[in-house]
Amino acid sequence: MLIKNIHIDGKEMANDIRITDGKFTEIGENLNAGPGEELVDGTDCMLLPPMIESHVHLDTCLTAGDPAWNMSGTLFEGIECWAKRKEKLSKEDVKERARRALRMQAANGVQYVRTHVDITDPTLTALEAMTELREEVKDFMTIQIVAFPQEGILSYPNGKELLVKAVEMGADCVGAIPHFEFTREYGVESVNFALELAAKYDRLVDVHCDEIDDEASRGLETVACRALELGLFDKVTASHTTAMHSYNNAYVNRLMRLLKMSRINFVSNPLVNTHLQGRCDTYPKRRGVTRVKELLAEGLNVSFGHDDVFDPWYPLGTGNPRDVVFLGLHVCQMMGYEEILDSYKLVTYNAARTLHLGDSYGIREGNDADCIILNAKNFYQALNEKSSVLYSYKKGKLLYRETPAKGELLFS
Ligand code: 17E
Ligand code: FE2
Repeated sequence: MLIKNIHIDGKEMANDIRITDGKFTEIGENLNAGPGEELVDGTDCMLLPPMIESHVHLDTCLTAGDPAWNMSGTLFEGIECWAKRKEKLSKEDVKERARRALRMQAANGVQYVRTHVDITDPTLTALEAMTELREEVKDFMTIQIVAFPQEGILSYPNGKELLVKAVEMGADCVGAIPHFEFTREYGVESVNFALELAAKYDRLVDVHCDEIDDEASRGLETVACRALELGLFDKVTASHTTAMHSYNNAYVNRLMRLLKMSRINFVSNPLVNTHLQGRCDTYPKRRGVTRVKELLAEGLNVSFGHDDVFDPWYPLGTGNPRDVVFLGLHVCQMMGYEEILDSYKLVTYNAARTLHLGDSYGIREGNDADCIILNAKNFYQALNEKSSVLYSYKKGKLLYRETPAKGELLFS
């Protein structure tokens, strides 16, 4: 197959790219189609590697309002609502909802998903369902599972044992939630436990870290310190880190040195945290999104996640990473023209680093032909015109296609 005249990674100059036997085999100018070779016209379109959803909760998705709506809009009421819904989980319930959400994501060009799965459940129903689903969907979606202790590791009965069991059942990453533990001391101990477990079992780490507007919430320094001392480095990710929005600048200045030494990744979830945070404020109300611009400027790796699709924490969502970037750029004030052009990296290349996909991810000769074609020649246009994914290919096989809608003004 030959894709003609397409803007690879949104580059100004268009190129041709050939796919043979499921791999990218040639990138160049004026490539000629061989006899019978399928041709795709990429004029005014961009070619990107697949979208990556680096932070979502698939076990909770599509449950908003069941059995109760989150009326305060806080993280903590969300956790209460979910605790009630959790009582009636079955494997089929989890799989059926997660399948629907995965199909929504696939229709938005997503081919990789890191999902947090609540393991504070003595039956580990959701985790078992998700490990089975990971296998079931692998031809169209690569799933990474985080064993996520929603109600705490030390503050939930047998939390440590459940976390170990979840890792032994095949979770890819170990989670923690230090700001939800009963005490600061438990928070520190829970992070130590999670990172030591990951080191022992050779797993990645993704901590729900300081998702609170409390400027004294300092889980991040412990996560970064242990990542450094245990030699885990970029195997570790700190998600949310919304308290960093409220830290004083002198403290951030000191913290930044450790963050850089630790080389940990960050995931920010601007759709969900602009809505969940600032709920105890009157006016002015804090945005509650971590310091994305400043972290990127210091060379740290940051990606954006959707976090939720229609669940106790977020009543909206189509699973489209483009929507997350759209809002994130506003909230983080990353509206310079170059920043907008480059912002696709927040849901592609940067997320690939967090998921440890290595060099096999990306548009390069010799790589598997995993890619999407967006109906825009660069990401500025894609964001501004809400352009859709026209094609999504995995190993050269077409997974999704869309015909663009066409509107007409009927007056002169
Ligand atoms: N659980 C949590 O602790 N934080 C969140 N943002 C979500 C679930 C969605
Ligand atoms: Fe989350």
